[in-house]
Amino acid sequence: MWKNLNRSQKKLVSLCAAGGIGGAAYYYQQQQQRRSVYLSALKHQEAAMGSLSTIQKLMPRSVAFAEAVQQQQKLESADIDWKVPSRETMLERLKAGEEFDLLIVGGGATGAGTALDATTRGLKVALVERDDFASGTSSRSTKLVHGGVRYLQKAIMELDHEQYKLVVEALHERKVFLDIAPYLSSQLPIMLPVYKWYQIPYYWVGCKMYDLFAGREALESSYFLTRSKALEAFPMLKKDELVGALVYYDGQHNDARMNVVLALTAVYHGATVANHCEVLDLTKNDKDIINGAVVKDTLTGDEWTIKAKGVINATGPFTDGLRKMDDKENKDIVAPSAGVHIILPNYYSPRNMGLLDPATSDGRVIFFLPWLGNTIAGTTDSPTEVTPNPLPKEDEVQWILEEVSHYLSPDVKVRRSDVLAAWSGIRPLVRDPHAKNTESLVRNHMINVSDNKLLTIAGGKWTTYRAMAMETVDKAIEVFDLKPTDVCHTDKVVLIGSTGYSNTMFIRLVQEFGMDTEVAQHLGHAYGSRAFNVSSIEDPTSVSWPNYGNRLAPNYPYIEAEIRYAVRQEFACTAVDVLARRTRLAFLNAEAALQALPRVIEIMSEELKWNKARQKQEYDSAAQFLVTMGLAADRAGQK
Ligand SMILES: Cc1cc2nc3c(=O)[nH]c(=O)nc-3n(C[C@H](O)[C@H](O)[C@H](O)COP(=O)(O)OP(=O)(O)OC[C@H]3O[C@@H](n4cnc5c(N)ncnc54)[C@H](O)[C@@H]3O)c2cc1C
Ligand SMILES: *[C@@H]1O[C@H](CO)[C@@H](O)[C@H](O)[C@H]1NC(C)=O
Ligand SMILES: CC(=O)N[C@H]1CO[C@H](CO)[C@@H](O)[C@@H]1O
Ligand SMILES: CC(=O)N[C@H]1CO[C@H](CO)[C@@H](O)[C@@H]1O
Repeated sequence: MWKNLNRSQKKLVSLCAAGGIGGAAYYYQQQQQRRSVYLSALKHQEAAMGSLSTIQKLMPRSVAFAEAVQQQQKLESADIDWKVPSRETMLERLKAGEEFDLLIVGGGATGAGTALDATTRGLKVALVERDDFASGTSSRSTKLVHGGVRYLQKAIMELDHEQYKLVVEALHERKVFLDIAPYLSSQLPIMLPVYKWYQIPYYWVGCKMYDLFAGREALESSYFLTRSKALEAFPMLKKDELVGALVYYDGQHNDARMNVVLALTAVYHGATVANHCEVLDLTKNDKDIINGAVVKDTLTGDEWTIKAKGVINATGPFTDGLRKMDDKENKDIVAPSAGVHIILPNYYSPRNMGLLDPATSDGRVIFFLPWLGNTIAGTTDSPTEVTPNPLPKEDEVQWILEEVSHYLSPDVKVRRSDVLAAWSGIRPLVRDPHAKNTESLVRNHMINVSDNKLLTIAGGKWTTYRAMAMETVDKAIEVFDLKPTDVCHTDKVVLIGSTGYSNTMFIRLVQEFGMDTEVAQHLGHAYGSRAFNVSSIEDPTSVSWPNYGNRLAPNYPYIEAEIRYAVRQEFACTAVDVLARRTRLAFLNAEAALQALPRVIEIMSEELKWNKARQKQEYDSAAQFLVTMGLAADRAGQK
């Protein structure tokens, strides 16, 4: 076998072996060190007595974090009783004519993160979103909270320092992310199948490097699986040529709910936030400096002006539209590309483990990831036009089905009808307008200030939203000469629902409300400690027993009380807000969402006093939206 390799392959294998041994030795030493600190702590019984310094040595971040959370909890135990102000209250504040320090345009991950950062520094913040929080790219991601194994490859193989820094930053953010939103995110084991024996050391070193780069903030450590163990974990994996697999850990989250909760947490800390409010135009003072925006409530048609010392454009892939409003001559800085994901039934991701191949023949990444009970598979990467609800094209869906079938044993037939939902997200890749070719496309973010002082933040990824927000607000303070009363501390600001949450909380839900375990677990992971508030909403129209926990769709753990909660406490204004972003039914199963739609409208009509015309309008627009979620077009017309 060795003889068959060419020179560079031999070199690679030797390099990997050397690196592997070195890495293993370092890793072993680290483990020993941790072990000895731990043992000495036990010996002195300091751990039991809670000597902070010793425990801190053991798990510095966690303890520092726990301390901060304790402090935060003292300050914020009020958050459990906090009632979210209504959207009307928010609008009144926006219309009051007062000047804000910052007006943020766009309520995706970037905008909501920036609002939370700025408001926790004591700034007076307004945020407007023309559709709904996360209605853009932020609800259409792969749901990974990751350092980026792909970039790691570049960092190591090409000794690219920039890539290395990117991975290390993202790994740090990954840990913060899991800490501040423990109920919405979790660790996910991901398997990398290996088909050539000489690739094993290469993959192994890669995974260990990934763990090492994360340092003390690493999740569970990666490990090797023999061929038979790999097949045990993933029984329908194609057997021929498989030689083994590596399993590494990354984070996974519920992106749209994370986004909504970020916005709510910003409101809790004082920000004024409104969804379904679009920026139509920017206003300028006599020196041609931007000092506010004309906004329109898209639900009522109301238009007014919001004054602000500075405006931040966080409109994601739509950034160019807003920049051109500022100056028609601005060159495009966003090079959009579409990423399609499809949802398959859960039998494609058994044992709650993902599968990912970082090196397909044409360089694209293929994966199956378990998510909220189903499987996400993807993804494509093709140039596209920017539209609000992009349609996943049939050839893209077919391409994914074709690609995933290569990984499955021949007796598993992946059928088109297995596709429960499909959606397309637009990658806001940032391009330096002065660069000539697409080579310089970076997946990092970019902050720019125009001559008129419009601050634009674009690019980046979900995982690093917080770091991006911090940098954006730093820049805003400098450019707009703002006077914050505090420094950035969003790495310690836990999100609404985290205080009082524990992962055994669902047991109390079962005991108290008699709902089934699957529903209780879902509520815990979607609402954190606020699951109790959702559960205790009784349904006045329910005739069935039990009164609590009536499902919205068979086979999915969503309950009707969530609709009322979404309207009362989470700014849900339309049926799509509920189906796509407060619950995730539209993303998990477009047909099931269509089936649930009449009941959603019925309940929302009770809450919001919708008349017949509004009900019909809601049905039609939701049905149209579901077509962009993979619903067959001919299903959308019927009622
Ligand atoms: C296919 C795909 C997969 C991805 N997977 C991952 C992943 O696994 N992990 C990860 O970390 N990252 C991932 N990302 C990246 C991540 O999703 C994005 O970086 C992030 O969601 C961008 O957020 P944003 O707020 O900048 O943009 P958006 O979420 O698009 O938000 C912009 C908002 O601005 C609003 N807006 C636009 N114009 C106006 C206006 N005039 N007035 C008011 N509001 C306006 C829009 O309605 C929209 O809601 C993925 C991206 C894609 C495309
Ligand atoms: C949520 O429920 C808890 C416990 O039942 C209660 O103490 C709290 O006040 C409720 N919060 C709101 C906003 O209703
Ligand atoms: C203020 C405003 O109208 N913003 C623009 C944001 O970008 C979108 C898409 O490019 C435009 O349609 C909006 O006009
Ligand atoms: C248009 C523009 O000014 N682009 C600049 C944005 O900022 C980055 C660095 O932050 C520069 O590289 C770009 O030239």
